[in-house]
Amino acid sequence: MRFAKVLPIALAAAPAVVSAAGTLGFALGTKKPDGTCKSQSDYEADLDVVKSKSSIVRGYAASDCDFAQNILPAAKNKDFKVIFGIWADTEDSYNADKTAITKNYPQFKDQVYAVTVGSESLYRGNFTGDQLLAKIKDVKTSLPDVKVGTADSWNKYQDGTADPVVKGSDIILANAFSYWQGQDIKNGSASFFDDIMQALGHVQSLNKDVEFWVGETGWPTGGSSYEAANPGVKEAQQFWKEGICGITAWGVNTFVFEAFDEPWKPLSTGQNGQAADETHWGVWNADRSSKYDISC
Ligand SMILES: *[C@@H]1O[C@H](CO)[C@@H](O)[C@H](O)[C@H]1NC(C)=O
Ligand SMILES: CC(=O)N[C@H]1CO[C@H](CO)[C@@H](O)[C@@H]1O
Repeated sequence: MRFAKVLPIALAAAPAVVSAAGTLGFALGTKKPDGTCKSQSDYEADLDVVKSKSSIVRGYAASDCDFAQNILPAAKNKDFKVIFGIWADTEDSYNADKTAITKNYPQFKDQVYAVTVGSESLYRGNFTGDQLLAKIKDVKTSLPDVKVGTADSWNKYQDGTADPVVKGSDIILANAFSYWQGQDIKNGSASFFDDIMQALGHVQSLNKDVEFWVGETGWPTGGSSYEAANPGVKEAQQFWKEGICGITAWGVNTFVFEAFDEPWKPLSTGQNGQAADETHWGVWNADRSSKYDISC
């Protein structure tokens, strides 16, 4: 087995994972390579590529570039489901994203899989668990038939910060990036498995019914190194085979960050506070051509 090396570490911490293979999904941006907003037909072209591996995508702020409005008809035509995000940090973004979803939901009920309120907002220290839970409950009141929860860094589930949220949510997404933790690719999948098993173990101890997904993981094919983590096509492919194929084979649902390169993007910040390039995280190039073998 390709990931035999990582099994002993992961097994040691492994909680009871379901036996069926996990579902694979992809994070999708709202902008074209030149930084302008995608239209319905751009999303249709995106989904035509993604459908070779998956039938679910997740986005971030639902009102950004009219994301909900533009992707939902595309998702319906291509038989995809979507998880929408609500950027909760400001009242304005919270209200705009919530409205974008509630307004479009009635015509596209079958396409809306879930809603996440906040994206790494606990990690940034923007809310306490109880404050975030209050917002999740508010969204649930508006969308009683939709699964509602949050997406945050794996360690905020493991360390108890998210406990109130875990207890009160339908769905939990945990992000884990060995690259942003400065790990050599040799330890990339072991570190990833360890992070996710710690988060999942704690989540399941609090709420056995909550649906769990890896919210974001992946490896960049270009850009700068981050401590011992080096980007590259070879490295990204290794992380795909060991980390992503490995964890879905274990039955954990996983969103890969991200479907397509986003050359317009500004720098992003990792665990040590240092910023680095975030434009080469696509499993596919910005022009939707393939980068490496993504069979499992
Ligand atoms: C490799 O990952 C494991 C699991 O997270 C961790 O305990 C260990 O410290 C990592 N090794 C290095 C060299 O960072
Ligand atoms: C307490 C805290 O960190 N608040 C931040 C929440 O998010 C907004 C927008 O990103 C920031 O401006 C606040 O500083």
